[in-house]
Amino acid sequence: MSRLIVISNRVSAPRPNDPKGAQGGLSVALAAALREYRGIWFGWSGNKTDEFTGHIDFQRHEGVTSATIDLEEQDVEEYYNGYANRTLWPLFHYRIDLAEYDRSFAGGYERVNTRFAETVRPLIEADDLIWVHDYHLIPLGAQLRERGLKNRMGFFLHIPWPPSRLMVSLPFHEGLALSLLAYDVIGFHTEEWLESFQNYVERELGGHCDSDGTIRVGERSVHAAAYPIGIDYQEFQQAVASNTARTAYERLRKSADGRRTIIGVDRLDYSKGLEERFLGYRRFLEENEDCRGRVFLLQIAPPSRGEVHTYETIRESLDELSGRINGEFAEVDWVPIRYVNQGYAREDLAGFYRAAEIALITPLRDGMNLVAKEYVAAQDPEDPGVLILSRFAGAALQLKDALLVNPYSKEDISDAIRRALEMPKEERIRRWRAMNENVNSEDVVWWRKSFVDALEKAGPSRSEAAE
Ligand code: GDG
Repeated sequence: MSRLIVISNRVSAPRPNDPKGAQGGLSVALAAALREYRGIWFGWSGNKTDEFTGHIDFQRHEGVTSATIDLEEQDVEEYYNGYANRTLWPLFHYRIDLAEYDRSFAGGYERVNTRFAETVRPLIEADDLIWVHDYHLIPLGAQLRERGLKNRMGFFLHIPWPPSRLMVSLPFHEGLALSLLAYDVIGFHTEEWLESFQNYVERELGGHCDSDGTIRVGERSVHAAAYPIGIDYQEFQQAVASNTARTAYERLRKSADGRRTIIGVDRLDYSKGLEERFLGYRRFLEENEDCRGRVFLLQIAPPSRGEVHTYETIRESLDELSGRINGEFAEVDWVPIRYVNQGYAREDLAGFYRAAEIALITPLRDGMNLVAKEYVAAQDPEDPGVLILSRFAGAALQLKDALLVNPYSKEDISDAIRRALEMPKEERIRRWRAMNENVNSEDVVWWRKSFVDALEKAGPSRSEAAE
């Protein structure tokens, strides 16, 4: 069996009891996949160094070998805080108003991708399968090919691919998109992001997309398809059954004191639609006087990417908005929004999900959204809660039995909360069963298998082809 070499921006094997615990969905999902393979996970350590030397730090943790490098301050500023998080992240989440185009960011992005390529290249053996992750490393495949690598290589994008009309606002977008053709397989979470990519290839690159997923541009042909990511369902079941989760469940139920809990869990990010969510909840309180004092919104939002200015701004506006709503509606014995800016251990989250009668997950745009799937997996089958989910999350294409809402519409959010509160138990169970069936069967193992199978089938590696 070939080894699997996973390459992503950050390497952080999940630590289930890490109380800070704000791991992204990527880290949680990948560790589960890597444990099954005797492979290597290569990426940035998260640390800075005065001078980049290409030194690799190897570690083994819970069956996963990680190989990490440190980056220079300027690399982090231009590549990570700059091009990845201030240019590509907003653009790919349809926020061209927030996207910053700065030549130094683009230069840093190329430089770090080159550093990744040069450092990882000697670790790769002829038969290895290479799996590159996410928007930080789009040009890496082309950089590796330039260094003579002929192995099968796949790329998975964890965020949406934007519509062509937005994509063209990126300077030198063709170069970035063309570099994707160095891979053999390109994966997206949903058909929607895949279609946007295919449309871009046909409009902007003059390529051709076959119905079997083959994309041809000039001499080059690659396979592109949708592989929706799932959660580690078994692991999450164990988390739900843990003592820590039970304690967290009881803590929340006790403090709820008979009131119904609406939960939201999101990294503090503008793509997650937190302001719009608070405003939708405010509309619900306005329109449903009888519910005041009987429900509350628990919004857990651990800060992320503190060095990017936009994130300070969103934090300030949410502090202000939650304070205003609480000031407007609170009573001596009831606060409508519990807004918590800290992360919790995974098992605590599992207990909170189970204790909450409703989950309100309303991103404005989200590649997938794993919180929605975790909420489903954490429910009591005899008395499950209701999932309210944005129709603009990739997860909405699988979790069709959620109450799907337009996250920009206060009325939609307000109506869905009312409907969820009144939903009869039989309907809750029916909807939950259908969603749970999907979350359980299309889990992270299924996702990994689907992608790696496609990579293995992607034809002989170029080394074999050359022989
Ligand atoms: C990107 C894409 C795609 C959150 N707070 C805490 C905590 N979390 C965990 C959740 C979940 C993960 O972080 C968040 O995953 P999401 O999928 O919701 O969102 P992103 O971080 O934006 O992930 C997304 C994903 O990649 C995978 O491809 O689904 O669309 O944007 O697992 O539980 N975990 C802990 N404490 C917290 O306070 N332990």
